[in-house]
Amino acid sequence: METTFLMVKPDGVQRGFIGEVVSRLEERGLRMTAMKMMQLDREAAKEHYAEHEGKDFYEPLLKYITSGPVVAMAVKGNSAISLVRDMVGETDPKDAKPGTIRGDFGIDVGRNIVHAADSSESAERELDIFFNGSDYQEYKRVEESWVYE
Ligand code: IDP
Ligand code: MG
Repeated sequence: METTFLMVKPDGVQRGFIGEVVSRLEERGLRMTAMKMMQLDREAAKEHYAEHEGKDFYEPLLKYITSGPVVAMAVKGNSAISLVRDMVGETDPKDAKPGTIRGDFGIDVGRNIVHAADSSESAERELDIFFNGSDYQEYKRVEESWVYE
């Protein structure tokens, strides 16, 4: 099983999509193992988006991601990293397919509702920014033997 990092961004929180995002993950059979609402300060935002430093959208991105509360989650399941990325959709909601979170709810690349880790290295790095060991809950959903063969 893999654990990935997903975050409902400030626009997702303001537009009332926390429940929708959690529902989609739960309905897919994934399991949240940690969850936290917080507002990122500039330092935390810079750490999270370090790979984008220097790009033309970097400053607007920092402003966006620190503009209000976010909901951070650890999400566990078989192939969770690629599965959740696929559920989130393309970075620019204009290119994201219907059925994906961004493709169903977004229009503008600067307001794309959710973040999801793009690799196991990113997932590990990002989870460590947001969560400590004691933030995680180890349990199994009762239906898991009906989700997995
Ligand atoms: P991702 O979120 O799909 O992994 P990245 O390329 O890692 O996409 O970019 C991180 C975030 O930066 C995006 O989710 C989006 O919020 C923002 N972003 C990316 N490219 C642009 C752009 O061209 N204009 C404005 N914002 C952008
Ligand atoms: Mg990314």
